[in-house]
Amino acid sequence: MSVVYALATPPVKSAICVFRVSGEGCLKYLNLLFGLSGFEPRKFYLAEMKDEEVLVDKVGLVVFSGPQSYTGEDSFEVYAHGSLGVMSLIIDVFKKIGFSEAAPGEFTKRAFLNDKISLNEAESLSDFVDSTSSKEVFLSGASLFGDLSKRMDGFSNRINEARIRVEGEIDFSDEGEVFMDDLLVSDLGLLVEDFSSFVSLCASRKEVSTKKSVLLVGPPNSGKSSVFNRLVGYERAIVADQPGTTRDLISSEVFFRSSVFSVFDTAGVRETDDVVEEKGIQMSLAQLQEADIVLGVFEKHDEDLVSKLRSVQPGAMFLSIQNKVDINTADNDLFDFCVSAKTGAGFSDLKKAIVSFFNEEVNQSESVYLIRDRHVKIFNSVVGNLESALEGLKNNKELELVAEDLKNSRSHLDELIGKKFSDSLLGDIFSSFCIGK
Ligand SMILES: Nc1nc2c(ncn2[C@@H]2O[C@H](COP(=O)(O)OP(=O)(O)OP(=O)(O)O)[C@@H](O)[C@H]2O)c(=O)[nH]1
Ligand SMILES: [Mg+2]
Repeated sequence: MSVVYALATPPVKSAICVFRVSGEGCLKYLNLLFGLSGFEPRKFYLAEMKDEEVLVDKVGLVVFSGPQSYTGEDSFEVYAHGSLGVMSLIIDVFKKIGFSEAAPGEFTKRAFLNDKISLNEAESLSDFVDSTSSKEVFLSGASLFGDLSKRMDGFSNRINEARIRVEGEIDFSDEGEVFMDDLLVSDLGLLVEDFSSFVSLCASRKEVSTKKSVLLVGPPNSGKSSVFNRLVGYERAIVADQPGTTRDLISSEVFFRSSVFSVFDTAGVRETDDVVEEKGIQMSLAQLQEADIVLGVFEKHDEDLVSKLRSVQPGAMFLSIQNKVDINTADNDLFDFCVSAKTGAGFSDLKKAIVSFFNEEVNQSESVYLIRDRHVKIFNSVVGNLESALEGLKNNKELELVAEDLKNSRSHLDELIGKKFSDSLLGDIFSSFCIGK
């Protein structure tokens, strides 16, 4: 395969940037690039990277000799200074040599094609890199580093054994050999049970990865935008004395204690003749239905508005917040939290409560593995085939049909790990990767 390169770190100014290069024959360019030869694999070198005779940067260099590399091919990594200028010079050097720019996920795709990683592990790797919460890290990590692939192997072997017994019976029963006995029904029953309980340990990526959302609502001028800015940590929303300042829905992400959630600022809810403001208010109320936590921000207690807001999304957690306690007396009996967006008082407790609410939800789930829609479909088919095989055996159906069900269940597992795949499936999976992975 051709030699490809990619910047594995983001194209922004940073302490260090990392380039990856992979492909047969790439190591013969080390002399040209770094003026040295005889690099020992897997050792870290300090080297001078040159564009012809001109020094580009003093870099770190690690060489990997295939198949002992991530991709399974000869490859090397360059650790340069993270300047945008250096990055673009290095890209120029690589292009000049004739290296091609890697497509998204190309390194992992090569690793898959060179049998370094299974398809489900490649998918878990992408989920791992995309994870935004500790829960996602642990679940996708279990699929990636854990024993998901081993468990698949175990199930595949057990399916094979059952199939051999059934096919042996089909082929050799006339010759008086016994391949199948009553034990097969109980073994297969156990296999169905084990596989189903394994599936119950899997969490769908779609559900887990849906970012949790916190919505700020309340009367105009109560300080929602100021609370929003405090939560996100910078002046994202416009704050003004004038009621009705916020008209659009504004959102941003908050990273706190290894959790990420989205916060939405909304237009203050009140009766108004202003068409634009009214539209904003309707958007606030509509957004309420999507929120996981609703923070009602008030200056003064307003029972009517609290009931109205609670009634829009009864499923969401509702917390009433009294803002501006730097100028008003805090009323801890009427409000869940008393804060001052101006001084920052009370925000640490508020953020802790939000994160622990989300983490509680996480801890209630007993999931171990993070899986994708593709895996859910495959697992359902496997369970369906195994159940059908078991029913067939119990009801003395033709053994050919039982063997066919077992064969299909095994073949679905092969699709999961990538023993069978189509080009379009690979295209779908790897195109969602980032460049350089
Ligand atoms: N003293 C004090 N003033 C605050 C505090 N929070 C907000 N304010 C002031 O209250 C006014 C309204 O603040 P915003 O954050 O714009 O209020 P809002 O609820 O987003 O207003 P709308 O978007 O119009 O609904 C501004 O003058 C803020 O400076 C606070 O904690 N203490
Ligand atoms: Mg506002």
